[in-house]
Amino acid sequence: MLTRKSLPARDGFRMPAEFERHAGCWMLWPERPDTWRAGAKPAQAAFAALAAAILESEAVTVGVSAAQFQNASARLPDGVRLVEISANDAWVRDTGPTVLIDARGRRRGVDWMFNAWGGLVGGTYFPWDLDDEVAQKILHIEGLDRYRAPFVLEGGSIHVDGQGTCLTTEQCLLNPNRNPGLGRAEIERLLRGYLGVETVIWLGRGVHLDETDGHVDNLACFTSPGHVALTWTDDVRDPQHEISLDALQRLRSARDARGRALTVHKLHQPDPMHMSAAEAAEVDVRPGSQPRRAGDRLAASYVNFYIGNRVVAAPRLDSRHDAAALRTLARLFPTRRVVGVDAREILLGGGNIHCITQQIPRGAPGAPRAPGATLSRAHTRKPLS
Ligand code: KQY
Repeated sequence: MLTRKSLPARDGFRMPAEFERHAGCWMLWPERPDTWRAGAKPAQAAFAALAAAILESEAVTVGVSAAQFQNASARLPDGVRLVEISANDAWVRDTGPTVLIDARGRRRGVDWMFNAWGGLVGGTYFPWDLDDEVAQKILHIEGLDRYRAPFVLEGGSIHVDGQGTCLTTEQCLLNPNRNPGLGRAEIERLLRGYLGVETVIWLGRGVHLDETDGHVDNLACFTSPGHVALTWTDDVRDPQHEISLDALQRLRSARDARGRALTVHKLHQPDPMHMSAAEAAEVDVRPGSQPRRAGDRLAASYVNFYIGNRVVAAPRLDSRHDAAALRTLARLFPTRRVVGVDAREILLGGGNIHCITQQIPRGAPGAPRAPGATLSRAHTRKPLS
């Protein structure tokens, strides 16, 4: 694996949309007891169910600590590739690489700097040193060259349409706890350089009380070029209403990189969800980690789904709203099967399905490796093709 010193866009690479073809999907096994209640056992069951759903249509690799290897091996479905890897937690959307593709079907990955969603100013745990190495390790295992980006960014804070447009939020990307000193124009320049996009569409705030400082992947995402799903509530007294209305107005007045107006599809949010006293009591207390309290409102949204090759894995959150959300997704993804996965246990940890998955785009068969690249010694497994 080479570390490239140039810029992906200059080298002809772009980030494909999530709805383009994947070689597979990465997840990380949950274990830390100050994030996941009851020693992470309920979360592990949810992760295993999600892995099974995604495995229907693409390869799944799960990174796991040495201490949890045998447990994960017993609980995950047959067919999952297990790889021992160290991490501080299980949010591979944010700690994993963003894999790019060029016109010849070659792939390289971006390894973003990571500071646990805000570092010592609002971040959710300390330390995060192992998380910051996850992308590099995945790229080694996949045999893909790497660009180390010189700025902090999480994968959940961007969505692309694969045709030159990036969707993001001001609340996260312009937050001084990520890249103090970098303004909007500088961030846009970096997004163009590292994602190969031309147009950045800025939404304002993310989902109410989202502890990532408003990741776009909980608020809105492209479902196909020119089409965006947006979390929504009709309840004008809910703080989410104003946030989603602002996003709707911005999306309706935006043009994508190809000059198209966007069609917005509303996904009505679940009724407000809260952490129960019993659930909060089962989360370890640790100085420096995000405290969990009974009654905390959870940042619940149906937009936080994963688009696999032939399935969409979507969160089940609230029996009053699940069916409508899954029906809308079935309409938006007519060539895929929408699979509902119980997601409350993931939500209690502070994220959702999209946050714990990371797609590896499929390269062209036989696409040449980058010139001069050498396999690293860490590359001991067959890469996803
Ligand atoms: O939603 C995400 N992308 C990650 C949430 C992380 C929460 C950490 N406590």
